Amino acid sequence: MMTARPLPPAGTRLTRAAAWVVGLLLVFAVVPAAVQPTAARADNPIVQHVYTADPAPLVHDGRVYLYTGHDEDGSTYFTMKDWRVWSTADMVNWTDHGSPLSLTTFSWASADAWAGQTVERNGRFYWYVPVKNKATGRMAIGVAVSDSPTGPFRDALGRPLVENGEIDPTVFIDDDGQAYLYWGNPNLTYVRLNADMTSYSGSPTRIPLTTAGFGTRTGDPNRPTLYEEGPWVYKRNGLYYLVFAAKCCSEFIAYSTAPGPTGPWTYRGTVMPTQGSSFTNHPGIVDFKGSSYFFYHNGALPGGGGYTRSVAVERFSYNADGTIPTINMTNAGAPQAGTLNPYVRQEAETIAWGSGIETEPSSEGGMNVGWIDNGDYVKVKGVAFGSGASSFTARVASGSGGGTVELRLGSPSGTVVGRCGVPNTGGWQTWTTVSCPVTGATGTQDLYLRFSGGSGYLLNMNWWQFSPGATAAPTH
Ligand code: FUB
Repeated sequence: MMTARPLPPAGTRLTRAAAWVVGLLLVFAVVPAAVQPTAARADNPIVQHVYTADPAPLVHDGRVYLYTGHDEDGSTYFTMKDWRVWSTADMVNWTDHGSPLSLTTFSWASADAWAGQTVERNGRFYWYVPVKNKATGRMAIGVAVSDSPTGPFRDALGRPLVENGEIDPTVFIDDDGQAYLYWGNPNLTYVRLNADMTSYSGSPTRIPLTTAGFGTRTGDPNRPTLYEEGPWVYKRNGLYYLVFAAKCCSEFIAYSTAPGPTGPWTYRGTVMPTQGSSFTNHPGIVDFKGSSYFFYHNGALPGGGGYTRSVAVERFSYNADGTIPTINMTNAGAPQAGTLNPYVRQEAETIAWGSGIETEPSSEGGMNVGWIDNGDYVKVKGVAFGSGASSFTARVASGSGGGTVELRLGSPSGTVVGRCGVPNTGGWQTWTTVSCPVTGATGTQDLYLRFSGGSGYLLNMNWWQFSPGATAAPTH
């Protein structure tokens, strides 16, 4: 049975050629010659099938969860309706968790799903976001809550938590348990959150925007300091850091430090210069598996720009005195932290680089990869085959004539170690399991799931897994 398939969801539909162009553009546009990666193996931006913006990373239970905004295709403003969640165990293969929070979650919100942050407290996850309050027409801060880092999230209050017409909340919980909510553009305000994380004590308080605290801006008498928006507050070795989008426009990323969570702040300089064809930028910093990571956004994907942005990440090391080095955008991104185990079930939507594919909610839960045309592929980086794989199994569906999943190593045209046929299954969400033999997949390799077949959409994939050969599989 052949079932017609509607147009794919809004996405960037990167072609293979365009993907390589991205890598080359980034290399030549923003990376100093001395640190140009040798191979155009782009793993930045992190996500290729939708535009993402305003990164907010959270480390939880051995994974980095990344909360982002979502720029609509072809936007000519910050036209943003929902937020997205991604996660990784190795900083390069990112799992798409879809959109567990949108404007519709907040009955009182009308528009502008802008830059938020999620924090965990006592096993619950609180996602603070700026949205437009339909009753007042002003920007307000809402808070959503979930028992899981991937949602679903519900509106915790049914009304704004705070409202002063300003944006970009960040939340920091100090060692003594006191939580602080900071937000603002053009001002910078904080309030002490109660332990329930959905109410506060005392009044919202303005942080004095002094040039000593936030640097000197020239040319705008209304904005004498560099502070613009996007605060990100955290503590390291007893020192409080406030990283922010500076100047406008184009923005760069700067930071200040303080001996306490409410200041006094001292301006410390640039974290990331103005780069990357988006006039905004937005910081997020975490430590994970012994390294520090800086998340930001740019306009690096095809069709990308100030309103069609993409989140990227770099690994960095603090200087010995605790200062942050200058970090440049790269197309290579962060190195892989560990490897990926092919002998446990992996979601098809765990992707280091996707070309041509989209994702969608799966009838079996989570997401699946879909809207696959002939020649599209998914790269999975650093797959630890160890002494060898003997077979490949995948959960697939097809409402057309199906196609073939080619298992290639090293590149989309690399050595084929297996081919799995996918038949028509009776529908795009009618799932079946297919298997095929594998030979020659040993060691640690970049795996390319390359899809081939006739014209039109071929198949959907929900998950995959290899079986080891006669010898033992790696233990990680
Ligand atoms: O994404 C909309 C707005 O652009 C954010 O709230 C700002 O931080 C800037 O990135």
